[in-house]
Amino acid sequence: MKITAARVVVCSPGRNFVTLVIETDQGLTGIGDATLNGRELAVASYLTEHVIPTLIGRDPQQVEDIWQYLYRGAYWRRGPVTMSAIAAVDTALWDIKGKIAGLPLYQLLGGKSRERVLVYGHANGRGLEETVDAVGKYIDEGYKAIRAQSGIPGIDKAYGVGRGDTYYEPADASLPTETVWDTPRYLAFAPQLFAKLRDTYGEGPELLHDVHHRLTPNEAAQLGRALEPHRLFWMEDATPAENQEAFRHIRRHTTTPLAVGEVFNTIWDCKQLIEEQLIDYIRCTVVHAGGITHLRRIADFAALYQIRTGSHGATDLSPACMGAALHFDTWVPNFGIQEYMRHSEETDAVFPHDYRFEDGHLICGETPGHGVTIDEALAAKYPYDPRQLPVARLHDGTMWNW
Ligand code: EZ4
Ligand code: CO
Repeated sequence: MKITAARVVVCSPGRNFVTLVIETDQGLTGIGDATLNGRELAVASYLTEHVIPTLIGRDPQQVEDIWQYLYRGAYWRRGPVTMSAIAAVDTALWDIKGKIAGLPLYQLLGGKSRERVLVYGHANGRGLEETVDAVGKYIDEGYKAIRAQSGIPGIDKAYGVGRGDTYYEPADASLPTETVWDTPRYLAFAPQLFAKLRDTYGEGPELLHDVHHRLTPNEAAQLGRALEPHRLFWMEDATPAENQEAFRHIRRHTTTPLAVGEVFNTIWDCKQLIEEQLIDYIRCTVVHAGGITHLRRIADFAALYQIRTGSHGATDLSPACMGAALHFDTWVPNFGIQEYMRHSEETDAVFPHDYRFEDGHLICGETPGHGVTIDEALAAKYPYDPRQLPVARLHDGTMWNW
């Protein structure tokens, strides 16, 4: 079997997506997500200019060898652009392998470890009351786990607060929106929100929170302690993780579970976090961490230390990523939870898929491969729409972590 053609489809059915389509001489086609929010065309160009020419004529069944070829063979290893491009190829090849075998992807990985995948939804509001109400709506829709983000008095445009009530899309302008960050106000407010949520909804729902890299290690330790009485499922991205040692301090001072990894692209980004057991959940994804082939290595390594998966699943990860992720989640023994932000109707129409939501869980389908396709004719009706992620500054203008 041979790869005969591959192409990149960039479209914007409500938001931008980059999709790699690989064709074979047997008429089988596979797709993989290559979306890197705010940097879409860098990955598209990496694939079109540097990767696709090397794929033509290769046997698509050699998923591992092609992964190694693209990783080792690039010489310039790692980085989000490279690893998202490799992920797209890898996902498309696993999709093709499933179609050759006539099996859903989870079967190729080792079969089902569970019947359904626990997901968490995103509740947000402009202030405390609105956020508490938003969490209630998710509970009514059947969600067992909910991430709560709220506008904070005195902070304009806090992270995670959307405009509508179903989607949160941070990449909101062609040039980055400037937001202002105020740590003391946030630290005073966040525990009040979770106290109110437990007061209102009791111990039942799992509650999650994303700090989005805004705190120093010591501030994160303080917040983790303050949140302990409210029993969070996790506190996410409490501090930037380029320096993995930073998590030692947080870990030493709080038992609030820690989740990190949505911006990581290889196992090297989390090696120390995992082997020193500095986190509880690893959030790497299929699309940004080198595809199924590499994510499986990260998950197996994490399993040695009783660390579970909690893959990123915001709307900037396309349904092709979500489909692959759900097969991965259905198999992976050390599964924790899967993030799930619903896509717009336009996005769902461009990417027909067979996974479904039921009672707070997602269930992957039985279609051979990962079960997600792309309607290229429909995609062509939604041209690329340049958008970037916001930036954050302190009140005095100092650049901060968004
Ligand atoms: O801000 O995916 O946990 N979810 C997140 C996301 C990220 C976006 C960035 O593209 O932090 O909402
Ligand atoms: Co996050």
